[in-house]
Amino acid sequence: MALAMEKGAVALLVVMFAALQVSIAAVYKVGDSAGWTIGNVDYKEWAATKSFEVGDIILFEYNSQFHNVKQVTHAEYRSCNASAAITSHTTGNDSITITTRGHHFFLCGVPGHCQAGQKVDINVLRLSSMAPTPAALLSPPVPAAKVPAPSPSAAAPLYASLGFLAEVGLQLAMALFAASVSGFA
Ligand SMILES: *[C@@H]1O[C@H](CO)[C@@H](O)[C@H](O)[C@H]1NC(C)=O
Ligand SMILES: *[C@@H]1O[C@H](CO)[C@@H](O)[C@H](O)[C@H]1NC(C)=O
Ligand SMILES: [Cu+2]
Repeated sequence: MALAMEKGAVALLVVMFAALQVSIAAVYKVGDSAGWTIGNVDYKEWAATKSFEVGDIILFEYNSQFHNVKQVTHAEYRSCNASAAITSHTTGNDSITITTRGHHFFLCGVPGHCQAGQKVDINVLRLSSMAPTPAALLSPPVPAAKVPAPSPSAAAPLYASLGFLAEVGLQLAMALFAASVSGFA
């Protein structure tokens, strides 16, 4: 059982590692050519067509005399409340690098603007699609029927131990080396 779990963990790490390697940070200018403004951009629609990833740069371009950018909580985003913003940006050309998955809520703190639609939710999906990787070739899936039910008492300490992590790291390095030697990577 331990071997099967380790193989699974190695496969997962290889997938994650490969996904990190191939993903290239994108720069998204909010509102495209219209920029960050009121009146003529549906930012919900704009965001819906993007697949944001960790590392991407969100660029807010606007006239700093009329607008600003504030990152807020979900509740504040819904109620257009900018009074306790997490971060505040005012240059008119603000690049914000997304470093975590999940939702990132931004609005303009000028009274009335958020209510008029100047708000955007940058959502980095927690389960983003991943490209095929050598992992599929290295570790064919184990038929479900042959995998014994995990026993929490045995599995939890195993995963928690540093020894296990070190072993996974070593196996990951070996797997990547094997993949590159055989021309998959
Ligand atoms: C706006 O948020 C602040 C901080 O969370 C809160 O104290 C205040 O009551 C809120 N204002 C409104 C109008 O909801
Ligand atoms: C905003 O900054 C980016 C680099 O971060 C630059 O390429 C762009 O020209 C700037 N735009 C304006 C209007 O200053
Ligand atoms: Cu504004």
